[in-house]
Amino acid sequence: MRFFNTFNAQILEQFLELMTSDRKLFIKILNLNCYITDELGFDELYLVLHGEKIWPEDHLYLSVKKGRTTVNAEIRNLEPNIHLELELWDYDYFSPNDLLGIFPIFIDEPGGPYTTDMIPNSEKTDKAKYSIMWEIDYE
Ligand SMILES: [Ca+2]
Repeated sequence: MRFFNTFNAQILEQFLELMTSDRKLFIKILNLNCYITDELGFDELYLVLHGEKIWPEDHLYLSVKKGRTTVNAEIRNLEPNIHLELELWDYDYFSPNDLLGIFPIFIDEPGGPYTTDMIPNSEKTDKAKYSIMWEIDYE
């Protein structure tokens, strides 16, 4: 009897895995944590994915100082098992904007919140230190 129970549990597990394996996912960027700004006091930040600004929605940028900033940006309709490179940019008034770095995110299964450190773009900054907190769930 025990054998059959184990067997059934395995079948059920495989079935559930099949049912859920191609389900679309979404991620929510909860917070941006600033440990060190690139510029003095404040950076003028925005987030870009695939060449498109995703945050902040209603402004060119948000002035961010050391500490935690609420983001609450969602990236929807994602295929499982892909890598995203979320870019952190600093807006400049009198020169081209700077790509400060990227957050590598792997889309696998529901979980989190996770904290991911920015990989700095050494051509543009030798100071900026940021992380994001994010979570992932099924659509
Ligand atoms: Ca700036």
